[in-house]
Amino acid sequence: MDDAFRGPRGRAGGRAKHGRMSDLLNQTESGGVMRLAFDRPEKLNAFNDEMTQALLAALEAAATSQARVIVLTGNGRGFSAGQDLAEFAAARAPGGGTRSVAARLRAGYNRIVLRIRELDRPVIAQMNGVAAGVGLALALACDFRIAADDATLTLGFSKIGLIPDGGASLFLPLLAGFGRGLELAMTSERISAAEAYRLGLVNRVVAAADLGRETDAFAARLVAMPRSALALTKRAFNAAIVPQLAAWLDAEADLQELASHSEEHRDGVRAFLEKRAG
Ligand code: T3D
Repeated sequence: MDDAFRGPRGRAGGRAKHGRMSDLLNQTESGGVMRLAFDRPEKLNAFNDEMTQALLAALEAAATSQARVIVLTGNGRGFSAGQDLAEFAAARAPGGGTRSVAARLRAGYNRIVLRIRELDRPVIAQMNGVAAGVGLALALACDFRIAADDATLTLGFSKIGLIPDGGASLFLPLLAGFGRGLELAMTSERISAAEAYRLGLVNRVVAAADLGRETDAFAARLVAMPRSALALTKRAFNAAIVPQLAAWLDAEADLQELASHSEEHRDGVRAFLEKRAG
């Protein structure tokens, strides 16, 4: 068994705590539940480097915190629209000084996905709005997904000449099945929360107005369960279903590197930024 799947044991926290590790990630904790809220609402919580590193740091800190359940959500009308394409394009422009796409993935999203799976406590994606690109990938890597009835989901990668990354090429077919997963990956169709539920991509759909309450109630049920049983159950599911996750994320990053060299990719990003995307 991978050592990374063995985490420290803690007790549920009682008093509410609030923190801002970054202006782009709000952290609160109460009743044994840590809530991490992406906070770039004007960009639908697209991930720039600061938000990516803030999330990684928060998840790393969560491993030794008293929180027994972690909730990821977004402020505003988006869960997350994935990689910030403006920052991405700027970093890769001549003089932008960026590393390769594969190196970026290994330093950021892949570590986040591994951290979500390695945490010895449940991680819930509270999907308050649109989830796209790696924003959706991170939700799929969580243990549970609870979606507002007005949330929508789209892979989006194929529109900009990329492949699903952040583990989506693994978790998408795992949850939705090979055929439907591949269809969503290739077409980038934007689906409703109800359709996502039908496909098994989300655990439950609730009225948007009740999303926070419903997530809190579900999280409280988990907090009340024996901690070690949940930790070992998660470890068992990881070992049974995604035992080669780290190796697969690495391979996925190499495929994304290949995709990122195409003219179609450059055109796709340009079209989005110039608001010509369909
Ligand atoms: O090395 C690496 O990091 C590679 C990794 C890549 C991982 C990825 O995630 S690639 C995929 C990136 N994401 C996308 O391609 C999705 C792009 N966004 C969209 O397709 C649409 O915005 C949505 C379907 C998510 C939502 O559409 P809609 O009509 O509800 O909202 P909107 O008007 O398009 O967006 C609202 C604002 O957010 C808008 O800004 P503005 O014009 O009001 O100033 C829009 O530009 C901005 N926004 C949305 N998504 C992104 C974004 N800005 C930067 N990057 C985004 N991904």
